Amino acid sequence: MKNIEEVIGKHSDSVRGRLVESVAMITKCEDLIVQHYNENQMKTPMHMSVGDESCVAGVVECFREDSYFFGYYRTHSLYLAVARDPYKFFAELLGKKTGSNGGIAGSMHMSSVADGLLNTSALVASTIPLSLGAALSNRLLKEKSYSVVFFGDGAIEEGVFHETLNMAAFFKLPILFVCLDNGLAVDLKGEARQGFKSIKNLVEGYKCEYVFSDNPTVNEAYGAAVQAKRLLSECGTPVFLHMGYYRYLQHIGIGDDFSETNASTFEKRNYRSLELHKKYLKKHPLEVAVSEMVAAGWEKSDVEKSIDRIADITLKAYSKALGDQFSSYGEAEGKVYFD
Ligand SMILES: Cc1ncc(C[n+]2csc(CCOP(=O)(O)OP(=O)(O)O)c2C)c(N)n1
Ligand SMILES: [Mg+2]
Repeated sequence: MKNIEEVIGKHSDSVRGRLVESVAMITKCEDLIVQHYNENQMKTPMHMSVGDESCVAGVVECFREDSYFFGYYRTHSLYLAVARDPYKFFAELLGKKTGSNGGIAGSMHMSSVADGLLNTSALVASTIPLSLGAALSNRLLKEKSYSVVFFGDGAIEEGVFHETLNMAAFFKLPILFVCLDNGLAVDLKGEARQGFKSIKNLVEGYKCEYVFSDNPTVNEAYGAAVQAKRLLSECGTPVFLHMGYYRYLQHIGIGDDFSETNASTFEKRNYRSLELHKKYLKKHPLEVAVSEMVAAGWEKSDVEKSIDRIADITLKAYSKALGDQFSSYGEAEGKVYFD
């Protein structure tokens, strides 16, 4: 198996550029949500992506052309990496007709079928079996080559994860299982929930290849995805891409665990350490992505200019969406509510 660095060495500059742009777009959109959520215009409960930007942007860049994507309720980074449309993103969060899903999906159910993001859902693990259906349909209809499903570490404790992995391994389906592992389900750590020894052992009990990438930079995440893609085509088995990352904010909402003003009433406090938090504050994915660009020979001022341009686009998208028409009950009828 090739070392991830060898793969990264082959990146074209345009891939590097797109990777940093994706991370910047996600970061700037999340920043705007943090700034404006308390104005109560966005009524949807927020499960923020702050921390997983690099993982998601790297995987999407590698699989974008030939895959169907599925996500879970932490949809922001996946939607923005796949659809790259901050206007439809904010319109959706604001409940507007012009949103990605007509304003009825909100933060937890965003999709963009035209771009290949078929479904996301608030129910833990519920889109994992859908990725199996898409993979079977890909095989029969020869539409896309891969089915890629993102989920949190908590989803592994759900029965449907094992059933899907079993069938995917048995039928040799090209599914990429992407586990975004922040070590937490709400405020419970893995050791307080899991009866198995390790995710790696568990996955390797199936006929499934395993790739691990811990807190990757966006280029490392891309490299891990390239490696996973090669295994998918060479081994003829599903692949499990296990990515560790640090969740900066609380499980839900825009607050972190440490500043009094940000405290949510939903989560208990003191379940993780301030020291660790401070460590990660020094290596936010966007700052790390910029440093990587500079190390690769790009002018820092050029990179910063392109990030400023993205900040401007996202702010204009938010302002425009604010002025749009609200969605209506009729929009939901036949889509969310059925007789
Ligand atoms: C089937 C189901 N069971 C329980 C819940 C309640 N719930 C919401 S989020 C969550 C934790 C999931 O953690 P993880 O999968 O690791 O994702 P993360 O939030 O860490 O990204 C739980 C148990 C749910 N939404 N769906
Ligand atoms: Mg988790």
